Amino acid sequence: MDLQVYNTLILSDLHLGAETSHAREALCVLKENRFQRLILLGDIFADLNFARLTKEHWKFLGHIRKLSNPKRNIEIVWVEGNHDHGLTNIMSHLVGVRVYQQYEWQYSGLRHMAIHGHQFDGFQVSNVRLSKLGTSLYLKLQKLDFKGKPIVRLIDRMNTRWLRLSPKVAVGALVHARQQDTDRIFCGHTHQAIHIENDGIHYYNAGGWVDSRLTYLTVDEQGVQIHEYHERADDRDSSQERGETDSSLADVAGESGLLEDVEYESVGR
Ligand SMILES: [Mn+2]
Repeated sequence: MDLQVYNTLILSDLHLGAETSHAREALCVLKENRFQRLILLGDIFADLNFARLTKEHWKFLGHIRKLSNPKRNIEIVWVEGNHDHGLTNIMSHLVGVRVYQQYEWQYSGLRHMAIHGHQFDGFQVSNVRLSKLGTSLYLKLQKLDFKGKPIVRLIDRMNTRWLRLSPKVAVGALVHARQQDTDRIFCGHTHQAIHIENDGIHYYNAGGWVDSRLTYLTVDEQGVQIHEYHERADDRDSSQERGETDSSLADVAGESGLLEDVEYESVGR
């Protein structure tokens, strides 16, 4: 049990209601960590069809409701994503938390901002006034994300939309942070956990809970950390949920949030 109290714990893209949602594992993270603020950074629901929620999904929501009890003294922030858009009323009744489009806070003398990130996935580098920053950073990110990885060999077979999604959101968020005079900007949406620093501004993506890599972020005096969730032996009898066959493709696909077109469409971002 980690007794450290984080200033903030951030998780995004749980997609409750989707078969691939790792709600049970996400609940373990909330139980195994202590924090003063929890940010649910969007797409916590896959859609607003509650009939698809399983017992594990309801348990996660029940725990959020418990944490929102004022006696716990934990601030719970729900930032809307594109999948859980329109939740303001439902959420305040169901689990007793406030919903934001964009949430800002000060910590350690730095300005922090949490925004889901779908706002940036239509980001056009050519439309940015700061085109010098935008273009060079965009090219840099594309190399950074894919350089030296076997993934380039798969490009032709894959939907090209996702290929640009992660760098697009990163660049859009960094430009937004600069315009809003923010030091650290936190997003989800891409399902790819990453940290990028540009000119003193830090962009963090919390990743997601529907692929094989399950990630969350923490903020404390030491800074921001990207954590990958690994099941502890006592959390489950067997931690082997996935086969080992075809591991290279599976690893690459998992790491990048890479899915076949059909699955991409159904899971969404
Ligand atoms: Mn999203």
